[in-house]
Amino acid sequence: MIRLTRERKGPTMATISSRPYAWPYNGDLRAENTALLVIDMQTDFCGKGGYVDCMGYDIALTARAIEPIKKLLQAARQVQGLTIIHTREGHRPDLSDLPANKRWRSAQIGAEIGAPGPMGRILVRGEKGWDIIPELYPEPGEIIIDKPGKGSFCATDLEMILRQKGIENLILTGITTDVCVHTTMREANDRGFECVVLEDCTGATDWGNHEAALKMVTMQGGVFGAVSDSEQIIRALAALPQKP
Ligand code: C5J
Repeated sequence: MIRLTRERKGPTMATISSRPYAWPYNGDLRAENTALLVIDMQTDFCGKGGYVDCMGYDIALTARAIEPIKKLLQAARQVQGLTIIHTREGHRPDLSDLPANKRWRSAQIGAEIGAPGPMGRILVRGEKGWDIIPELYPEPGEIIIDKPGKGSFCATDLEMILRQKGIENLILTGITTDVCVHTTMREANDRGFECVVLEDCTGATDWGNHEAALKMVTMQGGVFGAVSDSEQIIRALAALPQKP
């Protein structure tokens, strides 16, 4: 449910139905101060022959986010002035930005980062498995952040871009809920951004971890922000000025 109320002297207040509080906290939901973040929707994390598949996890758990994000992107692309940002986790072909312990751990589970896999070298920039899946591929004008780690703020220019654009609200989607989405949400929250994560637009390599990650957000009055779903955000986006 979207709540729109006009305060006596203040601006129009807009919040969505979310838990544990109606997001955003101050009701200041506008296209100009809001960005949609689509995190790591790469073949390596949700496609056949990618990193997650090679590790032996069930890719249906991460691929579940594809259709809801597709619908959400359709709605977001109609909104005048809304910022859309995609991220990709991956490493330089010479692996100079790959920490030795990250490489070692991936080798332990049989999917060594940098080694050849069915979709090219695992998690290496420029390889087939590393890129964003065709269904969700960024359109011209949308921002792509390439990151070597889990968090989208670490070793990237994401914060610089958000500050330049005057972004205050972040809508988080993508995979995986408990790793890259959670790390990004924590980083953003500590930087003062007002975050909401959409439960149907996320997925993890383990269902219990997905649920636990979402529950963590809602503790302490919303310790990292709020949890909602794509239906709520799509309704709120439809109430914002649309492109001609
Ligand atoms: C992981 C991610 N799980 N995108 N990356 O290694 O969550």
